[in-house]
Order: sequence, then C-alpha cells, then structure tokens
Amino acid sequence: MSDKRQRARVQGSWAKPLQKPQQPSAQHVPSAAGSWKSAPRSFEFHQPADPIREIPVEKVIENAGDYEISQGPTGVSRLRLIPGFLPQEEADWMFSKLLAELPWSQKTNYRMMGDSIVNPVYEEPRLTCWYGELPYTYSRSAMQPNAQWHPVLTTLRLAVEQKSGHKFNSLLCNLYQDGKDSIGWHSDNEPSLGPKPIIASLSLGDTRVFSLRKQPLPEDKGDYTYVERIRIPLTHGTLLVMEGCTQVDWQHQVAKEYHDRGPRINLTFRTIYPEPERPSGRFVR
Ligand SMILES: O=C(O)CCC(=O)C(=O)O
Repeated sequence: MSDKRQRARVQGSWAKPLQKPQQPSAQHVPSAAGSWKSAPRSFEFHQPADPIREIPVEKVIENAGDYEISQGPTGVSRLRLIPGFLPQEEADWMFSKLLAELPWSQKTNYRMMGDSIVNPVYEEPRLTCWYGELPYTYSRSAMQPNAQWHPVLTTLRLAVEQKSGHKFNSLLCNLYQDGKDSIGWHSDNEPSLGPKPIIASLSLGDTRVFSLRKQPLPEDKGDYTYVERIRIPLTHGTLLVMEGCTQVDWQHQVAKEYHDRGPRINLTFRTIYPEPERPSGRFVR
C-alpha cells in the first residue's frame, strides 16, 4: 500500500503508556504555569480489516460506435453513438424551428419520500413537451400528449427509426435554456415503457455532457461511491441509442454547468405500451 493511501486510511489506536517511567500518559496534565500540556504518546498502525476498494476512473465515449457498457445477470447494456447523424445545416434549421414552434412548458413534479408524496411540489429545471397517443406519467405527475406531431418531428422520427432499426410511438422533448437547466439522476424505467426500454436520444443546439452511472450492488445499499461512470458529450446533431439493460442497470443525468451554455433541445424517442398490452418484466421502481 502506498504511504499516501495508508495515511488516508489510518486505523489504529494510541499505544498504551509504558509503565516506566511512571507518568500520566493518555491524559492532559496542567503545567505549573496553569496551561495544558500533552504527555508524549505513540501511535500503532493496524492494517484495515476491509479490502481497499478503488473508485473506478470515469470513462469518456465520444467516437461513433457500438459500446457494450456492462454485462450482468440482468443482461447486456448497450449504447450506440452516432455523432453527425444530422448534417450541420439541417440540424441548424431544425433546431430553430423546434425552439420557436414546439409547445414548451414547465412541468411540476411531486417530491417523493418512499411511496408518499411530500410537499412542496417543484418545477423541473427545463421545459418539456410530450408527443404520442397516451399520457406519460413520471414523478407522480402526468404529461398530456400532443397527438398532432410537428412535421419536423415526424421527419426525424422516420430517420431515427430507419437508422436505429427500432419503431417508436412517443417522444419526450426537453429544452435546456442554458447551463443551469438540467435533469437529475434517473432511469427511464416507468412500467409504461416495458421491461427493457429502447430510447433513441437526438441532441440539437449547444453541447451538454450526458453522464451515466451504474446501479450499485445490493450490498452497497444505494451508495454510488464505487460505481462505474461514463460521460458522453452530446453535440449538435448527435444520435445516442440506449438499448438492452441500460435503463435497468444504469442511471443517467445532464448536470448543471456553471459556464456559458446556449440552448439545447433533446428529443428522446420511446415506445409507450397501453396497460393491457404491457410486456411483463422486472422494474427497478
Ligand atoms: O437531455 C438528455 O440528453 C437526456 C434527457 C433524459 O434523460 C430524459 O428525457 O429522460
């Protein structure tokens, strides 16, 4: 073990005082002048009983490709990153149309403590709108669907379906107005999305960092200190497809950034199942 590490993990005890010479050792004794002085003591190092755990180095994914990010009892988690999925000029034009023409609004959620709703409610730090046939419920509050898709969204849905090889019936649009807008750690694992949701996420506008962190082992009881982490800078026109167990075994977020960030739109294409048709499976929450 390196010295530095050993110092950081000091475990031990103050050694018992030597019998000779006779003097009070583990106590403070008043000096003649009335101030307090410590008696000399020594320290014994004991090797820590628990094995040392390394905090994994965060990985960065920025090149086009298919990435198997984990393989576990639940199955394989996969990402597909396609920077430049939309050519620059097309992406610029679509970004301004969607920014100006989508019915953006700020959703209010309920804070949960276990299964109970706790007041006060809070407003999401971003604007959203929802497209599809069915409402979308998360954080105990439902988004009503816009049944009439904006023509740009219809074009994008077809292009994303063609590229990814998956069909989608719904779309959550997020607008981050600046660096202070964000989305916290979560998985897209609502029962209405089925057991292993496939999510295709298209980014337009300023680059933001999309982070993933693995769900901790059951014995870590919700402690994320030692979990694997990945960061992906999502640039203008990039398509990211999350497949397999990514929504079961990982969480993701777009954190606040405290330097200048312009607006960014993120379109996440999903499939929502009406209750009677829902495929069964394991849900994390
Ligand atoms: O903005 C993003 O890239 C992520 C959005 C997201 O996590 C979500 O809509 O569930």
